[in-house]
Amino acid sequence: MSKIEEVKAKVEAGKSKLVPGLVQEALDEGSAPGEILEAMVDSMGVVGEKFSSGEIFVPEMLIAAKAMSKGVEVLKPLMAGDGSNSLGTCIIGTVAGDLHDIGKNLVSMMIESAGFDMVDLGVDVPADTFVQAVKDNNNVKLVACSGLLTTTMPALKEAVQTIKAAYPELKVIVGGAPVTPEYAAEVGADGYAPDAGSAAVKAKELATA
Ligand code: B1M
Repeated sequence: MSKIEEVKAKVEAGKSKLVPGLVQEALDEGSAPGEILEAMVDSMGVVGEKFSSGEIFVPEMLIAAKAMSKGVEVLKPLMAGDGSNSLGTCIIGTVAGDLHDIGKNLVSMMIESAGFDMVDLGVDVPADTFVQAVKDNNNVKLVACSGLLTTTMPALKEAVQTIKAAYPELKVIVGGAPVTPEYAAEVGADGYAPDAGSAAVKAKELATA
């Protein structure tokens, strides 16, 4: 089994103590950070399928998520930006009622690497908290809202509309597995991205338009 396959298997099995070391070994063997990240994202897909089919339950999903987060910590210094060339501040969070943060963290990491200063509000963020964060921080150019559950799509809509009502000129980008470009447009977001890499490209495009 290659090191990357081992990383994938251990993330699926939720072995958070083993994953960081294996990620480092995969890097030492010459694997690219993006390739290792992709393998871990695939693992979460498998975990999701096993959850859907009733093979595993919430606790197993949670420990797999923790294992992936530990692996991402090793990759982060290799993928994040150095803080130079700031394009402004980006406020990011997962919307109210939603506790998923791996995708949001990856999006944050990639937008940071595109040249933004990030303010991460975490998960389960009410619409008003996004607005307050815009008030509390300097040079905010973008707000990024993540949502992973179909049940929290109304919270995503509320977040976008509350931010836009308070700051009509401020750019808002949305994304997450159930979000579509059509939904993003319907709720009044300025941008949508299907994954972390394209979120960074879109963020830069919106902030420099
Ligand atoms: Co949950 N969960 N979960 N879960 N979970 C999903 C999302 C699910 C698809 C699993 C399934 O049924 N197959 C399903 C949602 C179904 C739906 O609504 N359509 C689901 C469910 C049902 C639930 C609960 C309701 C389960 C329950 O309690 N019965 C519950 C809800 C809790 C809550 O939030 N209130 C729940 C709980 C959890 C855990 C807490 C156990 C854990 C999360 C831990 C954590 O995040 N720290 C968890 C996990 C791990 C998952 C899966 C397995 C993995 C999610 C993940 O991290 N994926 C997930 C199944 C799956 O995704 N296939 C599942 C990897 C990550 C890199 O991808 O987050 O999609 P993703 O992010 C991508 C893109 O979406 C995009 O870029 C990212 C990177 O490329 N993106 C953006 C994300 N945000 C973006 C923002 C942008 C742009 C792009 O711009 C701002």
